[in-house]
Amino acid sequence: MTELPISADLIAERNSAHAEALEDDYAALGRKLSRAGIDIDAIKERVAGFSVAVPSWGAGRGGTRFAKFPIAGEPTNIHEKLEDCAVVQQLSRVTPRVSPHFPWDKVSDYKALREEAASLGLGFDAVNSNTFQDQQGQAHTYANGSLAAQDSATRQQAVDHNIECIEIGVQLGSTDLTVWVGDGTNFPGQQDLGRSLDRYLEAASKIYAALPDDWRMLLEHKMFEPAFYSTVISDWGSSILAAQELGPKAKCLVDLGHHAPNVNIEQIVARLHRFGKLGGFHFNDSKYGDDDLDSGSINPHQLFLVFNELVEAELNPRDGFNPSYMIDQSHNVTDPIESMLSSAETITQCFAKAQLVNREALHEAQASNDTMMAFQALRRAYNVDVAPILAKARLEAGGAIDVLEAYRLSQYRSRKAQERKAVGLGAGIV
Ligand SMILES: [Mn+2]
Repeated sequence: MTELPISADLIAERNSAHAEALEDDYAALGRKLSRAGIDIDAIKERVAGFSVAVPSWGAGRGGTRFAKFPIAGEPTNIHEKLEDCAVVQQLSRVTPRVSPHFPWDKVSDYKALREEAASLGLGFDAVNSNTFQDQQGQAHTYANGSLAAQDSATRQQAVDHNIECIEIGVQLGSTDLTVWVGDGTNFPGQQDLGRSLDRYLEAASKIYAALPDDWRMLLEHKMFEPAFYSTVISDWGSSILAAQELGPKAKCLVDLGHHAPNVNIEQIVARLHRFGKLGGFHFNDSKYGDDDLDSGSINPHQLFLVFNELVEAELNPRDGFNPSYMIDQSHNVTDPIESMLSSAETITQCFAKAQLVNREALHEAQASNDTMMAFQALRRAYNVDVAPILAKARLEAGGAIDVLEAYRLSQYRSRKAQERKAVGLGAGIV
């Protein structure tokens, strides 16, 4: 193992400064939970077993459709991105996997890349294909679609790219391919709504056929953007229909921002699980549309309700229960490492709170139509400040009690600003 990016001495020194207060808070919360019949150590063990992947592209400043404002010390290649993701994992101990994106993260030697990641304490999560933008030297443009394009050679090019992603993923130790296409239309009449889905399904089935036995194909739906009139896989309905048509290895991926406003996402989660098609999540938050804001920054209660459904799903597995969790957000105005640290903590908090729900009381209240007590079963869990449980789990796993404090004191970003070449201006990513 190479040396991790943040000084172990710094982490140890700050942890010892916070240790007494943490013990105090943990003991007090333990007594409170004990009165409700909950063993805090058991919850802490659940938290210790939880993890969420970070996207390689999340290490850079994203941007909006209008602009991207780089910061000094931002990563410009997969090696630097891995190093930044290693910082998030070293401090948080909850993000041990990175989700790569191709062709953005292409290298000549994937065996070496896997070893490089492992030396930083990281593995690889789902591989993401990209047929929503053209690359240098590409034979056919995706301007009019990729998997659903009218032109068969364009569709085949998109299929070939996805199969290449699978082949790369096998070398990296991944077992999921996430497919999101921007295919759709901006004008009524631009394409036939039925036949464009036919073309998508035909092309997607060729990718599906190339999946190794232990792989899954995660279909990510998105309501709009870049297409603003219709999108081929626009919602969870289109997604589950496509996944059902493709076969058992095809599952649906729920990006929290990819819905119409005010949609009941936790109900979608329950529906997808009911039919064995819940594949995973891209965590972010939104206020108006697909804003890609930091997870839980706008509506942490919704995130909690999603995890509440996941606990129910785990207790009632249908065709297994193995959703993949990933952060997928665009960091426009923050240091991406700080946003990922903060988001990983928020996501884990919602996971922990969902573990605290008194299921027996909830189910009893539901059975007797006691609406208020059913609601209170959720509300009581949501109201608990679980921060000491997360901090204790982090501490025991070698992370930092106060992740943002340790990160800032390390001056990691300013050190990288000296070492790394400056990032160019440019358009944002979606
Ligand atoms: Mn996403």
